[in-house]
Amino acid sequence: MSENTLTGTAELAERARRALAACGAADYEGSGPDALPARSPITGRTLFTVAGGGGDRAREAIGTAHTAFPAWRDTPAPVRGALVKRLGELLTEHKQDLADLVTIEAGKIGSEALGEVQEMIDICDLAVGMSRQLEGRTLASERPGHKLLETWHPLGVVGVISAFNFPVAVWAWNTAVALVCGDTVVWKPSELTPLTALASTALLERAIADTGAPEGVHRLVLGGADAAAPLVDGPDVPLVSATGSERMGREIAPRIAARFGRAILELGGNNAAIVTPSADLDLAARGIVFSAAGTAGQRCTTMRRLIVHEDVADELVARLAKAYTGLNIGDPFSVDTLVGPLVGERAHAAMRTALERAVAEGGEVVTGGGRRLADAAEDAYYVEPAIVRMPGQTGVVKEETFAPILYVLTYSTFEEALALHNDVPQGLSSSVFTTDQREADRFTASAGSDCGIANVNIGTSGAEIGGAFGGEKTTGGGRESGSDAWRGYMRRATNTVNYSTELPLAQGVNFG
Ligand code: UN1
Repeated sequence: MSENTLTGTAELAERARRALAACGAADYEGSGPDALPARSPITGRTLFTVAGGGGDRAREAIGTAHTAFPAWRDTPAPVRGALVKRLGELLTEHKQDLADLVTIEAGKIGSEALGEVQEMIDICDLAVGMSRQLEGRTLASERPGHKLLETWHPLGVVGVISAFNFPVAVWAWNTAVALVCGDTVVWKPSELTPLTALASTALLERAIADTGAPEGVHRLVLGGADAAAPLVDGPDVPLVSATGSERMGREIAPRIAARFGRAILELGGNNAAIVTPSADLDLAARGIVFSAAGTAGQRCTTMRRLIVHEDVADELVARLAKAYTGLNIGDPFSVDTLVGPLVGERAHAAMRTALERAVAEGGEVVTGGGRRLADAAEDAYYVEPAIVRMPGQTGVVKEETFAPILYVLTYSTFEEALALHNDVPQGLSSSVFTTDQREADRFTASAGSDCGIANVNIGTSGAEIGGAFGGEKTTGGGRESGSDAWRGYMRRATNTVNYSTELPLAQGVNFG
């Protein structure tokens, strides 16, 4: 790619303003101590500054959402679904505008940015269906003339804290579901992505006006840790759904627990694929390249470890190295680009440090790791995705580095592969490439992968919204998105109803 093809900062600012205006966002620019720079990793430069918030704004937002809650709680769930349906329509109408903002702020290539917005539309569809299916059970009572029911009720204000890498899809997973569940929402997005947040919020505000929902069902708070603190510390926020680093999770989880709040945590991943000797190597290579190098290694589901049988390791690594050399790295607005920029300098420094540590721990860099386009934009960080062969699962391999580094380990028995696979602190996503059904079934059985997501013959990233999304161990244990993850956004009540004229006590107790 020629170094002149990066979209310029002025043009990025112009495109951002256009997309924001199309989505209905207005009066967002600001200055002063709380202002946030809206920056693009494409050039690494600030486009303009937007008005921020801080703790007071967040407390005010929680107050508004708390006040709006009773009316929303009492709105029938299918009527709540109508709001989410309208949001889905507006997202469809403004798919390209929002995708442009995702590219500008998160550096995602066009098709991944559109895919992220599609994920928002999909969760709206699912949530609309859910709004007529928030079902409880009827259970058998041990007493004659009695029935035992389970009912589900809205919780209150849900605090959503989201990360830069999926600046809007993760908000939508949480918000579409929380809204049909009868909760109100206060959103604190990453301070790196205020523009996508402003545009999505403007669309939701339009949907609220169009459907006559209470105005305060959603509030956006821009800012840093200050703005997040009132969500974390409550008290009027019964649930916090937070996506981000393990460090962030360790900081907020004890504070939420200390006030007996609930948390849905979606933290780091250190996702691996096992490739067995029977694998279709062509398919495996394609799956691995997308999961390891796609999104410049900045998905929580990015593949970071490859555990490959010693008989096929050389061949697979050679294929991967060849595929990596053909990856176009550069401006994510260019249709040929497959790998856009890292989000910023810190991500680049973390990648450099990890590669140095890997080499010190006996690793051999097979390909990649270099910086590109520094001459064209000194504040932007474009990198070549790296593949590093490691002598074993050393310290650096057990850590999540949010950059495109794929560590390759080899194994000789499937037991050994499984042991290596599970011997990391994180437990988000995983996959096995095999055509041996026994291996596939062992991988997805209880003694197999210990992750929340365990795939067969596809990579670790790119999950559909229909399933519950989340992981175990230091990933935090939360589940979002599809299946019955909605239950996490509601409270359960058990109701025993006596429709007889007697009063039998449970467990045969006699009292007088
Ligand atoms: C994330 O990186 O925080 O499975 C979410 C995937 C996407 C979601 C990733 N659907 O890769």
